[in-house]
Parts: sequence; structure tokens; C-alpha cells
Amino acid sequence: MAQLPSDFVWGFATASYQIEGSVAAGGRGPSIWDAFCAQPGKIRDGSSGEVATDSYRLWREDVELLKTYGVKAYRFSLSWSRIIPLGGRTDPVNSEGIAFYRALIEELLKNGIEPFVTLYHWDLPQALHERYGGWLNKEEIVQDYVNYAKVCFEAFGDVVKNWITHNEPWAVTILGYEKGVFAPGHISNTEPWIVNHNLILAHAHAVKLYREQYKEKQGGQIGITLDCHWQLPYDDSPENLEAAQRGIDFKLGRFADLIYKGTYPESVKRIIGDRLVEYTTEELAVVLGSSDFFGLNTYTTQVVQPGGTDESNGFLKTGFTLPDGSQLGTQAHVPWLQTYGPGFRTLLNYLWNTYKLPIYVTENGFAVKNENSLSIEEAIHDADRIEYFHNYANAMLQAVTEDKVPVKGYFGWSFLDNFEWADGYQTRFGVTYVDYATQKRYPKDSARFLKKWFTEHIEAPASDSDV
Ligand code: PNW
Repeated sequence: MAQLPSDFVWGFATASYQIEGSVAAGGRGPSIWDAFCAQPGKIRDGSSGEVATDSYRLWREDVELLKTYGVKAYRFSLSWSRIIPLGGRTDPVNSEGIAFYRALIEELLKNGIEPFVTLYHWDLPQALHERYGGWLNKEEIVQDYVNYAKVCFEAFGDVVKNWITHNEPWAVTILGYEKGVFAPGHISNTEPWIVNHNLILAHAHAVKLYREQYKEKQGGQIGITLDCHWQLPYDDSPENLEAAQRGIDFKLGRFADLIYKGTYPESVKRIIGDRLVEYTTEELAVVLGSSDFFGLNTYTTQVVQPGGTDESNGFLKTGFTLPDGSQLGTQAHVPWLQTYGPGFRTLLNYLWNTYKLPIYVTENGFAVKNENSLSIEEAIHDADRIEYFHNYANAMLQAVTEDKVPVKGYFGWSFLDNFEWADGYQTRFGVTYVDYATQKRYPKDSARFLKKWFTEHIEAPASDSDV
């Protein structure tokens, strides 16, 4: 049977604002998500991350559960405003916040679980947003982000060997500053490109700092996580093939081509014109090559054609219907997701051939349609999520063993049902059911499925006698 190499890491992912709760405890300062949730109408069920899965208090129990899932690694994010409540480089560091994450990291390591730590999963300190416009202010935000990163490298770098600077800049720029559906809720056609620039610069300067001052003595790696849906042309006509490439350029290339090739994609230059923020030569020198690996979040494939009205995707019509009228795969609870493993395999090949870096799949997962209206007993038998993971895990296995794409790790999204941003608590992505009334956790069948799948599909380490 084909297998992944013995050093392949796998586990589950979460993010601070989606699970921690205790937003006012332990000295934490507010983030832009606290402020966004407080505005009426922004979150579908009127909820917020105020309690979430209560993991700030239940973290020991969470680590115990992770251990029973047999994971090798756990990806979580640090809350910037728990560590520096007001966020800035001259603001005080909160020792209680540091102690919280330190204890979590040590507990993971004690249980043989390797931490993958995201510095920024969207919860900007509200104070920085109010003080100078947050991500819109290059001079300030780059320095403050780098200072925050430095505090984290100092506090945790002796035990954390895997760092992710940003989670999905696409969501921050497009959903936060173009469409206004994520914090801070801005609607603009210029701001996304300013934020695009500043996020990449902040990332690149944090990586520069890590490489110059920490990498050697701490021995870790650092990179960025970008997200992409594979873009499947509706058919083989030249306009649809061209549209698919444009879709990749607008979703991924706007970040990846800068970081890995030092330029914006041609289609982005053509359509956005002088709203693109040019990089100075000095800036480009810091940005180019500023990631040790390719961090990938991916959930689905879109069928694309030209002729749409949405500039943010390069004017494409996107859907899931194929020319014969059939659907690509099983529909999830969220409208943007259907199951389609072959697209994942093609995407992994595309990334390897284009950017030539080892890949970590830092998120991949599925929300079962209407899971929230089922009883707990029904919900834990999550057949559609198992079908999804079965498809995607096997597609990845083929990419690694047959196509020779160096995928080094895989994280299912998510460890727990949690606060699904603007969807609130109605959309459940977890392999663990969370009963929000009691905060009790119930493993779903998909958690057992992945444990078994990875046990069977990772090679046993070479024993002494083989050496
Ligand atoms: C990711 N889309 O976000 C995030 O990293 C997670 O925090 C989140 O919970 C998870 O996916 C599930 O949504 C996305 O509109 C947000 O295509 C939006 C999209 C995709 C991913």
C-alpha cells in the first residue's frame, strides 16, 4: 500500500478568537473581532467569540482529547491582544498571556504533540485599529507586527519550531476591506490593495527578523499560509482556460507571486492598474523568498468562466455545475464548499511546479449541511465529512506518492466546532461536536476516521535493525 513518509506530520487546526472565549480575562485587550461582533447585523446569529468553546479555561481537557485522536501536531494561533493588550511596540507585554500559551505549548510537547503556531489569525488589537488605522498604516503596523513577532520568538521560540506569520491574507483583504463581511467591515476598492501590501511587508520583516536573530539558535522554520480554491475551467475553451488562471492570480498570485517571484501577476496588473501599491526595491528584497515552506489552506474547487461582475476574483463566474448539468460533489453547509478531491491533487501539483517549495496543508475540512439542527447523537455520525476527508486524504496521498509533490504535513479544520466568524455558531466545521450549552465535547466519527487513515498511511519509522 502507498504510504506517506514516516516524518509526515498531521493534526488539527484552530484559531484563538474562534475557540478561546474569556475575552476580558487574563488581561486580554479587545481585538477588531470583539468590536465587529458588537455591531448589530454583522454576525448571522448575533453571537461573538465571548465564550466560544471556552478553550482558554478548558485547554488541558482539549490537549487530552487531541492526544486520544493520535495527532502528531496541533496548529493554533496566538491572540495578539492577549500578549500585548494594546498591541503596539511601546505598549506593555501581558505576562499572563505569555504564561497561558507557554503552559499550553509545554502540555502539548509533554504529550508528544508538535505545536504549529500562527501569529496572526485575524484578531488585530482594536487599539491599533483606533490609534492609526491598523493594517492601512504601513509605517506603524509593520513595526508593531514585527515587535509582536519578536515578543513571541523570545517567549516561545525555544520550544516552538514551526511558525506561521499570517493566516489567509485573502480573507483579511477581501472579506475585511473589500466586501466588509469580516472585521473591520470596510467596503472599498483601494484599501484591499494597501492592506495586501502591508500584510506582505509585515510578514516579510518578521521572517527577516526570525532568520537573522532566531533561526540558527532556535532551529525552526517560518512561513505564511495562503488559501486557494482550485479553479476548474468550465470546459477546454481558451477563454475558460484563461479565466481559470486569472482566478488563481486573483486568489493566490496576488500574494504568492510577490513572495515567491517578486511580482504581481500580469492579470492583476492589467485589471487593478494604478490602485496596486508598488514595492520599492528595498521592500522587494525583503519580500522575495520570505517563506521557508508553502502553507496552504484549501477547501474546495470552483468551476469558472469569464464574464462575472466581481473585481475581487478577476471578473469570473464561479459555481459547481459542470457542462452536463451535474454537481462537482457533495454540498456543504456553507454555499462556497463542495467536495472534490481531484481538484486538491491538481492544486498541490500546481503549487509545487509553480513555487517549488515543500507544502504544509494548514487547513482542510468540511461543514456538514444542517448539522446544527441535528441531535448530538445524529451529528456525531458525520458521513459527509468522512466522505470529504476520505477523498482529500487520498488525493494528497496520490500527489505525494505518484506525482512526487513534497507535502510535509496536513491539518484538518477543525479540531472543534467553533465560532465560524460571520456565520456564528450555526456552521460546524469540527471533528469534535461541541454542545455550547454545556461545553461538553463529543468526538465525531470523522475524528476516528482520520486517526485510522493516518495510522495506516504513514510509514513506520525505520527501526534500529533496518539502519
Ligand atoms: C478559513 N471563503 O476561512 C479560516 O482560516 C478559518 O478560520 C475558518 O474557520 C475556515 O476557513 C472555515 O471557513 C475561510 O469564503 C473563510 O471561501 C472564507 C472562505 C474560505 C475560508
